[in-house]
Amino acid sequence: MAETATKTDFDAVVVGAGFAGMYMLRRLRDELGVSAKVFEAGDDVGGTWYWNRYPGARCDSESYMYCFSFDKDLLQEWNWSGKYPEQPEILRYLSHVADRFDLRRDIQFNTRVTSAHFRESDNRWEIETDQGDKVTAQYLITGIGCLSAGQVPDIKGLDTFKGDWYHTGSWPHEGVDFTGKRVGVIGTGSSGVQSIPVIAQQAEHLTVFQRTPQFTIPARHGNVDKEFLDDIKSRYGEVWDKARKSAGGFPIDMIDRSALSVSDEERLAIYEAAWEQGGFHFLFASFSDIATDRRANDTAAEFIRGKIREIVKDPATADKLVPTDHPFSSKRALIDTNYFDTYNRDNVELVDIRHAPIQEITPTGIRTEDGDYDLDVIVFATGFDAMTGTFFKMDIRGKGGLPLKEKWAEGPKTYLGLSTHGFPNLFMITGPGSPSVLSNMPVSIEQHVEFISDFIEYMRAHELDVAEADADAEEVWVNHVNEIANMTLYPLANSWYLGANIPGKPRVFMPYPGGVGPYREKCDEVAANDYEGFLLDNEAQHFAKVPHEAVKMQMP
Ligand code: N01
Repeated sequence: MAETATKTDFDAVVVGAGFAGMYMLRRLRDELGVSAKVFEAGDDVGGTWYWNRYPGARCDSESYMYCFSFDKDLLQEWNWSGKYPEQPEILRYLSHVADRFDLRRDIQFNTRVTSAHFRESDNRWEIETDQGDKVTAQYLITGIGCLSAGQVPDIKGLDTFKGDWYHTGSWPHEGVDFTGKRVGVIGTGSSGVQSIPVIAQQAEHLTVFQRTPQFTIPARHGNVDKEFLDDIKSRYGEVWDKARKSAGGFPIDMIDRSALSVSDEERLAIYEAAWEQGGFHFLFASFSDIATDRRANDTAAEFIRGKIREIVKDPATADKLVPTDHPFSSKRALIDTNYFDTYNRDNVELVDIRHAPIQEITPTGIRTEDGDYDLDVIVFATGFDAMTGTFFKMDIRGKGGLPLKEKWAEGPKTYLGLSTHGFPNLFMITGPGSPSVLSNMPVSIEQHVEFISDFIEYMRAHELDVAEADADAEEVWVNHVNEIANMTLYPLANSWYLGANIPGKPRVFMPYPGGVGPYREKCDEVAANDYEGFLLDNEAQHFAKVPHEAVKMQMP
């Protein structure tokens, strides 16, 4: 039985046992020596990779960088089999990490945190779960992921459908056999683009319902090259260092070259080479202004459009697949294996629901404005209520009983994506306002976990009970995030980065687009300046009485 099963008061409670929660537990318990408990909704570790078991699920980050770097022996000993890590292998890896560091004994599985209220009388969080647990903690740390609240669109008639339906983000553990089935997939984001080619191979017939055509780059997936991996392992320290200082958390050499500075022939040759290499290299290692200059972006977009027309044999289908309404990479850049080729199969049909929207789901399938499509199975690859959805599933209340949902009613407001004013001692691993989803997640997760654990260590050393984001510092940060976002092409797409996929969600750019390197520098500077921008104290009511400048001046 877990050692913490009967204990109810902890130094820290962590929500979630994916990459973030697991490393947080390791740091808190084994390095800081504080008491910590993790609550996890699934019945094992894994987070995103526990839930997203759809066919073809794998990560777009190359495997040698999609792992923890905190333990050198672990890095050297683990061997990935594929260029990109597939979902079952990532889950095996995380299970191995849990065994290796004996993490499970402090994780309570099958348990969802339902509420967390800050108790001002003694600066503790009161936390409740759907299993009836009532515990308290000085620190509440969320490792809930950015894409964990699945969104099934509210389409009339779903409850009348006689077949089976699934969302990619909560896939049955036993898998789904599509043999002999007529399958409909709604959605062509990362999950759709990965699952469609695999489902097409098994299903009798596949109908893809596409609202927005997407740019996608070939992954060039394959077995991991042993020589390549041996070389990486021989200089892993330097490789991680480069990733930590980079824009996206990858050790890719950024090219300082405008797409508009070279001749048409040279540009084409560079795109061809990057297309052959595949993956994020196309975006990061071809030209430096694709994400920021519309004319540069157009050259990349036009190149990909040409590839789609080359690959897809039926011109009418190719026309439907060619994206025209947003710049390349203003929605999450997609990486695929045989996605466009799949539309050359006889058993695959593409339905454009931008022009003929879905009207309803009937007992036998999907009805669009153009007609009826008979289906045995519907797969919703329709994404997530990203970045804030999972926070709002919990009733989180800060000082004065203020619900987080209310504070963030017009969009999330944080200081560094780590903390939000009015919610003392609440730390968010990869929260909104941090690079998170715009980066290779383990790099960002490790940086946040280390920042938080160093901060807790500092507080303990200085006998400080409470840390809270300063309202002014938060405002400055939120404005900074928006300012940078407005220098990019991101605002030109209706993406989940902006909450555009959820009806009624405020349109606010949520992640920090300034790059993991500059972001890390900012966090390091904050820490070096005695956690500048945070109010620190050992009296709960003190903040209300003393202006923040005065509080800051008291800091050692
Ligand atoms: O979700 P999405 P996802 N009617 O939101 C469509 C990460 N991830 O699960 O574009 C009809 O991207 C929607 O259409 P539109 C990654 O960060 C990573 O695929 O909004 N269609 C879109 O086509 C990724 O970005 C990996 O017009 C509707 C699709 O559904 C994020 O998770 C793998 C609709 C949703 O695309 C989310 O990806 C998987 C409606 N009502 C996921 N609502 C890897 O690393 C939505 N759509 C590989």
